[in-house]
Amino acid sequence: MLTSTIPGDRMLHLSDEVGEALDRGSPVVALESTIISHGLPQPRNLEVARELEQIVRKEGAIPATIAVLDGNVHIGLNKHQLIRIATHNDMRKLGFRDLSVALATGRSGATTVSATAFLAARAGIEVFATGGLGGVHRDWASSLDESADLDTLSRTRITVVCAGVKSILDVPATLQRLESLNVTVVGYRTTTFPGFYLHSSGEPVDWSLDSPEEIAVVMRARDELDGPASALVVANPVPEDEQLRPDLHDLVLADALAAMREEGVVGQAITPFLLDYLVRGTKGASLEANLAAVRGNVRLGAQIARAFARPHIARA
Ligand code: PSU
Ligand code: MN
Repeated sequence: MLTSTIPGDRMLHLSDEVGEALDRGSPVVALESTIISHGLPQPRNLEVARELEQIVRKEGAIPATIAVLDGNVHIGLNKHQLIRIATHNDMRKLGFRDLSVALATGRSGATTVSATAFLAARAGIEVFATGGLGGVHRDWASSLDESADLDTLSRTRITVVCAGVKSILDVPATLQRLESLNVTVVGYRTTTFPGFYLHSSGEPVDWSLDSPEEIAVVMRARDELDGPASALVVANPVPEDEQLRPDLHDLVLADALAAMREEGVVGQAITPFLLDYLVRGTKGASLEANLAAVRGNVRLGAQIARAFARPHIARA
């Protein structure tokens, strides 16, 4: 697949398919690559990367998986590029702040929610689907660890479909930060905030919407309002019958947090460490719940992108 850049924009390499869809105003869904490279075990991660793209297509939208390869931003990956993300162990984890250095030094890496949201919006993509957002970590008072996802979402015009924030985090504190940062949060067919691996975190959400069309109407209202750019978070719970058993979740997570402290895991490595610990500690059950959540989010993301799309209006 050849790649083209937005005219006059040498930074973004759009696949032909994504470039054409954006030109036509057809629905496109951005997908992040960190979940593939750092969030899921090999070799399942490659199957999942392909499956997520298939789900988007089945719903009538075009998938745009985003990554940085050899110092170039790619929006829409071909099959070789997808394999590279899933199998090369030298992929870095790139948040927004890492992008300029990666581009300047010709490095390759997977993009987190913060980098993906920025790049998707930059390319004119309206909807982005992922697993669970990053947020405030449980030991925030001593570590000050808050994912840069939140800051980027507070200043990026994009709709993000997720299963809430990862339950390894301090969920109430993260919801408070989202409120302080003025990030719009709506529950999808739920009045409680989802708990990533769990159907519910037990925390309330202020708004609940029931269809992709209603979400598209909110996106249009946001655009007419024309306030400062910020994200619309659509929190879509994993179905109750596919969630991780809450008692098992709590038990293994407590072990994972203790192991993290013992092993002195810090910075960017924390989230992948905890996710991996949960997969092993639950004998794969957390992986199945994570995947069920991501699949649901990607499907809903495609439906929202379709409801919002205005085909045949070419990009200016
Ligand atoms: N959702 C998942 N699995 C993941 C992630 C999200 O289901 O691995 C990734 C996203 O890329 C998110 C990142 O941006 O974890 C958060 O990392 P940190 O806490 O270091 O900001
Ligand atoms: Mn962090």
